Amino acid sequence: MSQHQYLPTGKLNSVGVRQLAPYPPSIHLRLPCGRFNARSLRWARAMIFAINEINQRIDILPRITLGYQIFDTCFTISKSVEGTLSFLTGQNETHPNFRCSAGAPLAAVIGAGGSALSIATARILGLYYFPQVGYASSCSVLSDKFQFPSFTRTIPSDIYQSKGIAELVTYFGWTWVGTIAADDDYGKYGIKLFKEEVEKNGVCISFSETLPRIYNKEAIDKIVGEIRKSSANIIIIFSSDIDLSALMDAIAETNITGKTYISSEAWTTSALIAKPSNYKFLWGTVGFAVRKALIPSFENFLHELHPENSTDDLVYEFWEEAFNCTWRTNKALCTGKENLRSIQNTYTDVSELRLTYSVYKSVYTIANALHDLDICVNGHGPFPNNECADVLNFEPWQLMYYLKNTKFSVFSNESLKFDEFGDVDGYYDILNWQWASNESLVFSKIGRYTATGSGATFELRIDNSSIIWNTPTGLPPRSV
Ligand code: TCR
Repeated sequence: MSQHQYLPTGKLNSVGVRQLAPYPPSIHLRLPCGRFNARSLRWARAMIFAINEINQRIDILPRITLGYQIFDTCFTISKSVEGTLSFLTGQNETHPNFRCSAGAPLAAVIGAGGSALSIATARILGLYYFPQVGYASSCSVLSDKFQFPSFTRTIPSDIYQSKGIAELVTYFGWTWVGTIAADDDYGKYGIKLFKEEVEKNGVCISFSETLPRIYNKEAIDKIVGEIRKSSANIIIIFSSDIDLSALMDAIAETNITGKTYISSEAWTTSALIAKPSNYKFLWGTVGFAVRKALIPSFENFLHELHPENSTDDLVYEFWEEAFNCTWRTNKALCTGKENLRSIQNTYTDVSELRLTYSVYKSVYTIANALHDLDICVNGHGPFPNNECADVLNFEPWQLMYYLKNTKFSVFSNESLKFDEFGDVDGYYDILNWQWASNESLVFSKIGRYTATGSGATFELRIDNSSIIWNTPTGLPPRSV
């Protein structure tokens, strides 16, 4: 999401939990966040949705109400660390939480988003053995429990994804490929592991490029040139959608076609990349995606978002983006009568709830661990003298014990448990970008990759006949 630096002139404050100030009274240097990200807002809403759901359930933590604080990391390391410290110290409390009123302890941190951010925050939280559950941070290094003792996650480690993509390349007999990585832990480790795997199978790397972290036309042009020059027709890209969009916009302006892109999970179903101006060269893309779910009632909950019943100025910013109006001047003024159901946007799109589902699972992971802690029977507990912990006053390591051992199922079809590294098994749908019409593209499932034990056992299944390749013959591209 992004940072908001203005006071919306609105009426939301009549029942507001807090008073909005014209400029946040803060000694911190507040940098603007960059572009508003509707997908992350959906993730944040999934977190709130799951917490509300658990608070209403009588079978999980019946006597406890969970509270929360959500921090905007702006996809930057410094903001992530700042948020972690404010949370731990309890300073700068600006969001609803019940800590003071209920006297309850802080339980856990969910997130951050990208691996680089989680790595930074996990180093701080690890000092206190403070539970942290990642929903998007997939970098393999986070499995290292010496470095990140209190980190667990509901997204599979990229060790599986890198090996899976390597298997896919081998499966189609491609021996000459190009790679592009984001300039962060996700991109660099993802590609490194991929290369180590394919090189064992005799695959050669035609070029290996790194995306610039901050927009830089020359660097982008150089990568475009590399793609054009290379005879490799298969290009593997490990990057978040945010870091990749500048390159894709640049390629859209060229006439480079005939390349097949293999996408990592972070951009496989991203609306930032899968947009009409990119279809002509990106259709045929094959990519990995994490498990998908339908979350009952979530769509309605998304639609309930409205400036009038929110105390968060971020919602005003979202409204401006969504309806192309403003609360600040007299031009195209937002009225509050705009209807979210009348538009289609990334925030309200529930067709591909994958990371959103991962967020949902991370909330459930913590709730289930807390529940297990709560139902412990004194004299039969896991701690010295068979004692239990007190759900209203426990130590981080006590919740960690339960977090590591928790096992539960979600929507009856997926059961979740964590291995000694805090990881879940590898499960990916393999999707193919297929034209539905000039205006739209579908992500069609063409296979599946499942793996356990760091990839020691795996299964790749592909339904060849369901793939639509972007080659003149319709046959799989050749890259030798
Ligand atoms: N793991 C990435 C971050 C990331 C992401 C995404 C960011 C993933 N999926 C989707 C934006 C949108 C997967 C990481 O850094 O670990």
